[in-house]
This record gives sequence, C-alpha cells and structure tokens, in this order.
Amino acid sequence: MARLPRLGPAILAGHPGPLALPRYDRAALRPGIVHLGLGAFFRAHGVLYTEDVLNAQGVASAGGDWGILGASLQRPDQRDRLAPQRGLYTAIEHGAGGVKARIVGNLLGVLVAPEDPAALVARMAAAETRIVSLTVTEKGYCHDPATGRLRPDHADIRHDLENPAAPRSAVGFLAAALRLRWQAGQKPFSVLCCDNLPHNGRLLAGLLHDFAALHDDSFATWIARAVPFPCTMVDRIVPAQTAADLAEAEALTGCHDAAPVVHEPFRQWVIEDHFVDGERPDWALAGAQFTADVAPFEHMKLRLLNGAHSALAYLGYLAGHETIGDTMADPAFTAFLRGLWREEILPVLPPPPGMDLLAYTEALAARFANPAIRHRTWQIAMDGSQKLPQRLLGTVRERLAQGLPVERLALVVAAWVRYAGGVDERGQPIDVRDPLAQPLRAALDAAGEDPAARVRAALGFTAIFGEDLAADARFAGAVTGAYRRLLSAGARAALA
Ligand code: CS2
Repeated sequence: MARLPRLGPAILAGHPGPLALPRYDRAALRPGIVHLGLGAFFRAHGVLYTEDVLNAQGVASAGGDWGILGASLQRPDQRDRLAPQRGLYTAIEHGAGGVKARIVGNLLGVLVAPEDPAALVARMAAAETRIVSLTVTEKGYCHDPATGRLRPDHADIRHDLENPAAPRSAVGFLAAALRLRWQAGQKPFSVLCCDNLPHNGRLLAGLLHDFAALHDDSFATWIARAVPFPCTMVDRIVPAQTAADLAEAEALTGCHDAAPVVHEPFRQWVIEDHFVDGERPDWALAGAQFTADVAPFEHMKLRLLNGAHSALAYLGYLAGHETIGDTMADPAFTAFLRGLWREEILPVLPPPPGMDLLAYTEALAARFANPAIRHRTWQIAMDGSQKLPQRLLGTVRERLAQGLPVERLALVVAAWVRYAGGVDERGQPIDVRDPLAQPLRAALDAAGEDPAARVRAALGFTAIFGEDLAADARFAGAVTGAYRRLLSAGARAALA
C-alpha cells in the first residue's frame, strides 16, 4: 500500500471528500489562549467551540486573536504527534446520524513544559495571552479531594515552592506567570478551569491563593482581588485515541493523521461570564451558555453523568464489560442505572433553572449506549480516589443526613474497593491507575480477607471520604453488605 502523506497545511487548500475545513484565515491567527493539559477532551471540546466561533466570525472580527497554544505538563507525545502536522488534526463525530469529520485549525502549537518550563511561563505571562484554560484532570490540582485544599506536602507542590521559576504543577505554572504580570504592574489573564471538579474555578482560585500565600501575602491578595476564575461545566464524551481512530482518519482525509479525536455529537459548555475586561471568544455563537452561577449545572452533570459513569466503570469492569456501550447493552446494568438515578441521586438534586432532570437522564442513557463510542470502563475507572467525592459521595452525604437509604451508591463504592484491591472476579490482576493506588492496595492487603476489615481500611482514607463518612457506621454497614454480595454473587448478580 502506498504510504499516505502526513496531514498538514496542504489539506487546507481543499479536499474532495465530505470533510469540513477551517473557513478562516489560519495564517492570520495569533494565540490569545494558552491551554494547560492538552488531551483528547479539550481538542474535542474547547478547541472545537473556539473553531466554530472563528468559522462564524473570521479571525479579524472575532474580537481578538483566539488561536490556542497547547501545553503538555508531563509527556511530549501530543507535541510529537501534532508538530509535524502544524497543529492540524481530524475531529471525527460518531453519532446515530453516522460519521462527520472536520479538520481543526485553531491549535497553533504545543509546548512541552518539562523540556522548557521557563518558555511556558513566558508564553503565559506574555500580554497577548488573555486566557489560560486547563484540563489537567482531577489529580493535576495537587489538592485533597475531600476538602478541596492544596496539599503542601504534594511532591510537585514542594518542588514548585522551591523552584518557583521552573515549576511542574499547573498551580505552579499559573503562579509563576501571574507573578510576572503582577510584578510588571500588568493586568492578569483569566483562568478558565475546564476539569470535572466541584466549583472548579473557585476551587482553583483557592489553591492558587494558598500556594501564593506560602510565598508572599501581597501577591496572594492581588490574585484574590484581580484574577477571574470563572467556573465552568464541560461535557462531551471523548474516549482515548485508538488504532481504529487512526485508520478511520486516514480513510476520511487520505492523509496520515497521528492525532485524530473521536467524539460523540453532544456537547455542552456552561461558563460564568467573568473575564478580564470581558475579553473572551464569543463562545455563545457556538452554543456555549453564559450564566451567573454554574453550580446547579455542574452538580447535575457531575452527579448524573460522571457519577453514573464511575458506577458503570467499576461494576461493568468487574462484570467483564470492556466499554460503557457494552455495559449499557446489558439489561441488568441499565435497570441498575435507572434505579440509581431515580431512587438515589435525583431525589436530592435540585434541577438547574428550566431543566427536566428525568429527561436529562434519558438523554444520558442514549449517549452512554452509543455503540460507535468505545469508551473503556478501565479508562473511566482511573483515578477513582480523585473522582468519587464530587461524583458520588456528595449524594451519599446528603442522603445519610436525611436518613435515606444508600444501597445502590454503597454498591458502587464497594465495587471501587473491590477494583482497588487489584484482582478481578476471575482472579486476574487489574491495572489500577490512581495516585493513591499503592497506599490503598497496601491498606487492603494489610486488612486481610475479612470484608468488614477491607471496607474499613478503604473508608479510612479521609482524603477521599472526609472525617464524616470515614466514621459513619451506617455507610460502612451498607458498603460492607454490598462488598459481601460482590464477593459471593459477582458484580452482575449483585445489581439485582
Ligand atoms: C469520564 C469523563 O473519564 C471519566 O471519568 O467520566 O471524562 C466524561 O466522559 C466526561 O466528563 C463527559 O463530559
């Protein structure tokens, strides 16, 4: 087979197939946004919203130069894939209506932070940068997930406090760049957190304030006064890249694209409209929703979508299901999921203005069932220690406070304990990826075989469960009962 050319600017001149191309002058685009944590999600979400604004308005009239410069805080792979393509990549939508593909033009380059941290700090501090956005995943904030406070003992935070000009963490980079602006008497950039965390903007503002205060109180005060951290709710299902995606991108473009993203049709972005001098792309043109208070939307999404995702991930993985779609094709799981939503989550969840939450869950069920989106249960099961608090434990807390049962939620927590134990139902090892994987595994191993002891060991992680749930006998009893059922009957039968 002939070797295909590498995807690159040549494709912008035109393409014979049904492939959408940028409609604006890419050569005129300047980077007004620096994005930390350039993974598949942001390339299928924030970059596409911005691309749609540029397509609708053109570069000059978009009210600023809203090209995006991405940064990887850990590995060079995204840069290595995207640099030979000058940042261009294929975004492929898989939905009931079939496949739609487009070439995305507004990612202008990728910096690799560990190779040259000072270069990233300088780029963020440059006056041209008006927004620094982030998707660094939950664990990237170096915080305590139960309290939302910075962990000064975190290895990256300790490093960044000692090496403020050459940081490693997202918080360290933000502090370094904002400090340069502050020292120069310039206005700050806006910080746009796009991770699935509760009150994500406010949480990050608190982390940055805590970090800065360890250095200099007047800098910390300036951050609190001058830097906007709008909260956001982001939503789109975007599985990690697979070999099949590469083959599909080749067939669609006639080029070798090393960095395609496959995503579902649905997307949502709710943003608090609080930016330095109001400067931001007009994302509403692309369907983003600006609001004064994101909290009800974020609650809805974290608890109904992400909570359900984690439930399907742990229980589905244990039952031998590879993807969320496969799990949803199993009627025992869809019945469980509906029960979880209707009986346990929805009764303690106030709807955002104008939203019908039952309809929202029905739409979610259809999105999860999309067979053309192969989202692995293993991928979602990752980093459970950082995800459970905002996805499930808030609901648990509110139900316990009202004296309501938590049977299904407890089963999910029990499945997470089982998963964290590192051995599946067929005795095979599980590749557990979680910043607390080792201490969790050690605590479970030390607890031995007794279900009550194992559950007690897991719930003893107050960074996850807080002091309150760690000490709650009703919760421990429910999780232990569920854990016993998982052991005796297996995950699938335990759903009944
Ligand atoms: C998922 C999310 O990986 C996970 O934990 O629950 O990435 C989810 O797909 C997105 O939040 C959907 O918006």
